[in-house]
Amino acid sequence: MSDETEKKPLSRNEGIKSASRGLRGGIADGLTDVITGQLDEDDTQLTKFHGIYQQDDRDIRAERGRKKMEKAFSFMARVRVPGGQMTPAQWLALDDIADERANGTLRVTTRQAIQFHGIIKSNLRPAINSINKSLLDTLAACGDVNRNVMCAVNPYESSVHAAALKLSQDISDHLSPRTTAYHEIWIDGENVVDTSRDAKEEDEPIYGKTYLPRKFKITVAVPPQNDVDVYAHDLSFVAVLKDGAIIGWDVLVGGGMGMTHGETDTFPRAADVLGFCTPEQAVEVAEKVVIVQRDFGDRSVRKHARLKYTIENGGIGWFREQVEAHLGYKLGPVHVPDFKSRGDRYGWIQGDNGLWHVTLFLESGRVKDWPEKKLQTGMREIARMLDGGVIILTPNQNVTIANISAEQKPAVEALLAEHNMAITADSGLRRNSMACVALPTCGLALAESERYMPDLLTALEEKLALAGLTEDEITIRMTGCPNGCARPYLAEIAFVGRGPGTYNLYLGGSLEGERLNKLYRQDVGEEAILAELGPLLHQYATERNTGESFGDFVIRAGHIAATTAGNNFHANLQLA
Ligand code: SRM
Ligand code: SF4
Repeated sequence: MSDETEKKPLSRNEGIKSASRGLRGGIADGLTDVITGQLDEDDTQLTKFHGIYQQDDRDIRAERGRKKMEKAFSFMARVRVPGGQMTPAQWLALDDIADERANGTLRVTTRQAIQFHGIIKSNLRPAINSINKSLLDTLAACGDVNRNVMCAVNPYESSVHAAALKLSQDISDHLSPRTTAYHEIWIDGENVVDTSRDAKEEDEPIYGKTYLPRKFKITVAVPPQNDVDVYAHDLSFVAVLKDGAIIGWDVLVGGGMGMTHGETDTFPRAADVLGFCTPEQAVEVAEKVVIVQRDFGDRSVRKHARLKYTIENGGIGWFREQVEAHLGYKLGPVHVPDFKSRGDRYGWIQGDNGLWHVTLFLESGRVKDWPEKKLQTGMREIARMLDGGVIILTPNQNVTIANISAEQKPAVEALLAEHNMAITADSGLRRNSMACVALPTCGLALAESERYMPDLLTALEEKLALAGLTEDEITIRMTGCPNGCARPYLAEIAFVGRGPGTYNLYLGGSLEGERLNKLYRQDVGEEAILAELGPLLHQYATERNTGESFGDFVIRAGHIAATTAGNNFHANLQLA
């Protein structure tokens, strides 16, 4: 590993972090400034560590600009929910906050968290305060730290799931920032906020004063289910099972999705295999991986600062040596994970603990009362009625209501029917779809995603019906820009926004999420998308081998060049 990065000037964010007095900056003062709806620019970098993004309503940005008005600023707050698990009481608390302090909707994210949009500045502190009262928080849901730790959703295998969930929660606790700035600013209230320049700074034993070079993402998976998409993240733990129990974890490192159009030194990357660890070693392994990235990640160029680039530069062998040197022992040989699917298991299932679980389809994770189905009201009434039980946000932007007793099951069924809350979607394609938020809130969106994907799916469902593929499982994902928030580069079909109404079309990911896809067509709008995919779906229906997935078929049929092995990120940068 060269010391090249040490010689380059540090990025601006490094200065903001080190001068922030433990992530305090001037946030507390900025919140009391009633002249403007925004915060100081440097402070908007720091609020990310508190799970808060400053945004503006892009639907009315141009109009307000013409009228010389300030942008319609508001804030997005992301609630950290390790493993996606919350109690019905917590759901109800968040539901209230959505109505009282945000835009009246809840958004289940691709990392099993909840986002609120449209919180105006004066509502921010009360909103975060209420989240805290529900025993949840937004700390480290964004920023250059470990983010929400994801965990496989399989409550019907209760003991294995419990062990996986415990690991995700233990890692989340262990890697949480120690700063008390969060409590000072958002919880304790302005009277006790110490904004003086010599205010106390806490030690951050794992992160240090400047935290990580960039965001860091961890998942915990239980094969055969790859619902957390292990190849997309900085660090993943994959359960190794023997006789129905977890005997250890395969550790994967260096996955990531983000790239920038036209910048060939940025690319999506599928994770590498690091080694095997025992259950007792897992939290320590997570810490040491984070520490190596803390010390070797690029702190000069933020677009090059993720772990995937550290590993790409140094090589996985070098990276393993660094981690093992910190651990003081060697990791064991890995067992190749055998994944069979990534989708959620919709509908009712009885767990091995005798309790019932139901997984509901949410279109792009948005919980609100749609004209045809009253998702928000229905979820609220179910949460109110449940005695016990748990609500699990899935990595596919859906929700599982788990641990329902046999006595309460009929009442839940009745509420689902009353509010027309479809358990599943109209096609296998829609069941396996994800779309990122994009417009109008995301400042980086180049094209629509969440608001457009349902209509595109409806158009594609006509093609599926013609080809007799309505029930076939095919993964499809859309993002409004190349940052990859819906993990598009691991889908069989993906659309990545280029500009209003135009997308790059990617094909050839694997159904189980073990292979990156490749660019198939550039800058296509809906007409061209349907013209491309209609014949391909028809050909797939008539020429596929038994059990062959769409992603595998487009490669075998020669539409997409075959990947040799492992990462195929360079192929992403040119047409197949
Ligand atoms: Fe993301 C930035 C939304 C999962 C890669 N992401 C953003 C921001 C905050 C835009 C910004 O920086 O101003 C988006 C806010 C939109 C809005 O209005 O809400 C945003 N990301 C989301 C969510 C809500 C998408 C969704 O529809 O669910 C997901 C929230 C996850 C969570 O709960 O923590 C979300 N983002 C992801 C994922 C998928 C994942 O983590 O499993 C990725 C790809 C994996 C990865 O990190 O490599 C992802 N988001 C990015 C990137 C590119 C990072 C990179 O390495 O280049 C950005 C841009 C950045 O960080 O500069 C970004
Ligand atoms: Fe925004 Fe791009 Fe992420 Fe979509 S992929 S939410 S457009 S940053």
